[in-house]
Amino acid sequence: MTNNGKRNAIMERKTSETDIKLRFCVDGQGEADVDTGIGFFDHMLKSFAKHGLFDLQVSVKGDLFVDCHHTIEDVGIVLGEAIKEAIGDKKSIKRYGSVMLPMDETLILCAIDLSGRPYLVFNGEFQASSVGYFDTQMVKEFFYAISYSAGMNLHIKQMSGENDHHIIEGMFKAFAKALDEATLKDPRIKSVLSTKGAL
Ligand SMILES: [Mn+2]
Repeated sequence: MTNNGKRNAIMERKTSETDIKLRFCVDGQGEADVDTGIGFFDHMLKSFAKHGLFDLQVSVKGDLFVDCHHTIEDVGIVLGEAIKEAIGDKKSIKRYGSVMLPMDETLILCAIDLSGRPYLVFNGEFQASSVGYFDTQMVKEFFYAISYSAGMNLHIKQMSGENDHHIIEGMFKAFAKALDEATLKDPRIKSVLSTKGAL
């Protein structure tokens, strides 16, 4: 869906576990309005929008009385679907994006191929079981959900890092920067960047 020539998507998904409304614009300015009920997750999604120069609105009513699992995983599913819908036919986009992102003692590698084939390679180690009300086990689950619902080959590798807040935030920022690059349009690319002619 396009709005003033900008690539965006509006999604709604309701199950017995979560009720999610999400709006995503690839060609944004980093503006975010996020309320998932999990403070640290809101902080991460705002960082993702800011550093990817995406616009993102997320509103979630999740079963947080159970735990954070369904809320985080389902936002990953819906954000991945929104990314897929917003980039559409992938015409003229760079397809690949990568970054080595530092955050104090932490260094995160992220590389993306918007190939249409889902695959996640995730390498990260956390000291604590949670940051705020965000379980550190859910970081991999979130990116796994995105890679599958967006049809994206996604590598996230922790090169160094000790502080869990830094490591997770570094991952979200690195993902944002790599996705921004992969979704950028290059005027030299006349159709899609594949010898097969489709992505
Ligand atoms: Mn922070």
